[in-house]
Amino acid sequence: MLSDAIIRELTAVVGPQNLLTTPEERWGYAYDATDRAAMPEAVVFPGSAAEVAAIVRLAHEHRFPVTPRGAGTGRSGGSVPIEGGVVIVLTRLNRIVEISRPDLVAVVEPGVILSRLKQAVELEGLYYPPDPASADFCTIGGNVAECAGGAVAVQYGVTRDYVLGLEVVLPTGELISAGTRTMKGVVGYDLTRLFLGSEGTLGVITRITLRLVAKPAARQTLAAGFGTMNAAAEAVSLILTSGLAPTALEFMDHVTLACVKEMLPFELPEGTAALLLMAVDGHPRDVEDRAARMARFCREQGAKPVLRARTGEEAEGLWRARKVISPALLKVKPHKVSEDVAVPLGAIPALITELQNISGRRGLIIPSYGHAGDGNIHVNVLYDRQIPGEREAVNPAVEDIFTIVRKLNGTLSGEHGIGLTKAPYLGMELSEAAMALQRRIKKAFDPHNIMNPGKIFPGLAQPR
Ligand code: LAC
Ligand code: ZN
Repeated sequence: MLSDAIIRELTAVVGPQNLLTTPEERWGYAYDATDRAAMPEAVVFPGSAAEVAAIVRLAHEHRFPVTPRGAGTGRSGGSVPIEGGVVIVLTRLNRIVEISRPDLVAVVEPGVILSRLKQAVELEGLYYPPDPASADFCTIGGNVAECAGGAVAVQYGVTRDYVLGLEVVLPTGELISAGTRTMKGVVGYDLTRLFLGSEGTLGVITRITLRLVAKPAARQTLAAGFGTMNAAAEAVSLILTSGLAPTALEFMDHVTLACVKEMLPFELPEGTAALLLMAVDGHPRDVEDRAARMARFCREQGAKPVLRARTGEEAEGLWRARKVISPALLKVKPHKVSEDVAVPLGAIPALITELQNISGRRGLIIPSYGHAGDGNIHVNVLYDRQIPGEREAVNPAVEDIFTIVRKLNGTLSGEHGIGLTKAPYLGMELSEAAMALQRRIKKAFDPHNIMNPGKIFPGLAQPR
């Protein structure tokens, strides 16, 4: 329990207008985009890195938990304050400090909404590629903390590949800088990378230096329908080895398609079992040539229809439909568990086949869609608590999925992180020695376990 004295000290740091204590107010910061929730005892909105450091110093001194949070769009419970304490909301740290065209660098505070950053960068004729489905609401700080991915990772990579340097408040309250503003840098251990995907367990990010690239001159978007899931899955592998160099290569199965079909700018014929959604970036002539060859290639693989977006609006419409899939799946069943497993590229057809087997065996609808071009598939286990047996079948189905993924040399999480939801399964991927080393790293940063406790490692978090 936070004492009145601590609340007074917190108030002195951020001011009474930037502190929430009533249950009604705190509830808004209890959950993220998963089905997990836990009430914080107080919520603070610091206005500077110095205020963040002062809050964390109090936590260090009085040993209360702090959980950093951006927009709460996370998909693994990373910002859910499972041990109570104080939620530090970083949305007031929302300045784009600098966009340097000559250096191809942006310096930003963690609370900047990703799409705002992307637009500001594009006004300078530059491009910040990572584009998770939540780009319009998520914050860049959360993207760094969870190492967000998204569709264009096939060509451009993920958040990790764009973070040059960070300013971080450590769990002791000290403020450090890690990394560089240069493209290269090998001065000591790569602490910047250690923070990438550390889910707020090693410190609070207060400033981010990002690498930018030149804005691609053109992009084309196309979609190809397939009669079977396996034909689509096989085509993914063939496209990736064809030299056509897709920027994005997304997959949607028939359940997914049914949920977003009104949003598509064209009608799909009955019997379309899967859709591939593709983008190519580059010089207009090159893009035209590659898109035409990609369309021909899909037709040769039996795709029908193969449609190229003729206008920017059509392309937009396709990507909008893609980005709403996750919530749209709740049309089928009221609850779902969303996974973000990734497998080596050659294993995608085997994964798709195995998922169909698990669905049959467990009697659950398990749609899959996602970033097939980098092997990162969103597997969704749908259920209805009112239907006897469904809820009970979910955890065994999730275990089946992880078992198959590990057998295929894949990973439990491609882009959403471990957080609370996957913590009980960490041992399926990390050996005992590797997990012990990770726990020692956590301890070296956070000796009193105050920084987002209960995350990543098995322990507190329970399977649902
Ligand atoms: C997506 C989110 C769930 O790709 O990662 O839709
Ligand atoms: Zn995704």
